[in-house]
Amino acid sequence: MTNSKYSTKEALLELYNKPLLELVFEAATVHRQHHDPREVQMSSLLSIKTGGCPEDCGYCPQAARYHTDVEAHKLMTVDSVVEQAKNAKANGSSRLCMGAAWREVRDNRDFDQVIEMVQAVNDLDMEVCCTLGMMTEDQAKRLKNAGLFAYNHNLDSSREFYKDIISTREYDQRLETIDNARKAGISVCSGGIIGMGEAVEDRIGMLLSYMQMENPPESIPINALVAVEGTPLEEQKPIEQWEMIRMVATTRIAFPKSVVRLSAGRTKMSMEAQALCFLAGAGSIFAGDKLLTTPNPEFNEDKEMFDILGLIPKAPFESGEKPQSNPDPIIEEKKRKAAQREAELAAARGKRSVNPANGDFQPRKVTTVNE
Ligand code: SAM
Ligand code: DTB
Ligand code: SF4
Repeated sequence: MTNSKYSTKEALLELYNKPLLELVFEAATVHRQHHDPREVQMSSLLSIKTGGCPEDCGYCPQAARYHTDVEAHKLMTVDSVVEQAKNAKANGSSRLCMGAAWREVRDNRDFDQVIEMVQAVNDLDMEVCCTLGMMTEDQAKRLKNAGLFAYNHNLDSSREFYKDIISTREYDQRLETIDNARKAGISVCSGGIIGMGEAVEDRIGMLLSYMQMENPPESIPINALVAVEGTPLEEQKPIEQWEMIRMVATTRIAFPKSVVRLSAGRTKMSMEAQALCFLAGAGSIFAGDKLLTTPNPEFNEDKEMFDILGLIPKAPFESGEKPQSNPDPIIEEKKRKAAQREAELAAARGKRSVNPANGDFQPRKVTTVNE
């Protein structure tokens, strides 16, 4: 659902630039019409495959071409993902978002392993989200079949500013991946970053791109740039907290039913500024002491903030049924073939082996000349 009062660039700009408290009041009013203002979704991030990414996203510490402190790690095991998911759940998170530093999903063993992770986390009664880069419709369907609830793929900024930040893939390719998730019946999580040096018009331009979709994203993460040493954006000054509040409020009003997530950048925000974001309609945060590779407030700090502000963590599947987790045909076929190979090997071993106890050893009769 979009707010038809604000479907043009001019109207959205005027909204964004309104006197701050007027803007927050309007956003809070819209928020209360469509959401329970006390509930805040806690979503935990987990970097299941870190660093070494071939892309050139100017903000990203995981791009192989920049010299950052991020150490590359291969894909996590399913067991360690489950352990982390249980910890996130025990601390109040209802969603786990698994991120991989990939340009795109490939149909290989790693993807099979991600499918198993989705099945395992779905089994824990958590909303499972993935952010794996570009994906095809078939790959989206496979994830959906395994029990994926949401897919995160950000437009990041306006079409115009995007070109200044990323050259290795196009805005339209991002739109296509979002569309593939939609076609597979997966909830869409898509938003952007402010504080990369863009103009306010670019922030509005991004919101307009979402306005033009037949169905806007169910979740819209608003990130403040985490300027990481070694990336091209390392020198960017932190944005004013007021800008974050304005962006959250404008997004809230423009997309009344979507969940607006106050995302990266909270370590630099005061509790008061975060409170204004919740008042202005933020209905979700990333929870846990790490985003993907950079720090985030600890669970305890957020618990204290929730207590002070009277917020409560949202339960899973309030905004959509739990997806069924079905066996994956490719993995099942792999298992079937492995079992068949094992049986053939056992049979071959059986033919060769001799076991007198089973009576399958018949000593050769030896006849002597004297008999
Ligand atoms: N590789 C996949 C992709 O790009 O779609 C998934 C992971 S990627 C890290 C997910 C998102 O994290 C990016 O689209 C961007 O919006 C956000 N992000 C990455 N680095 C960031 C930073 N330094 N500050 C704020 N947000 C960041
Ligand atoms: C989103 O919009 N923000 C998250 C999540 N989606 C994947 C990622 C933030 C990453 C911040 C930098 C880092 O920790 O590497
Ligand atoms: Fe790679 Fe994603 Fe980082 Fe871009 S944002 S460099 S695609 S991990």
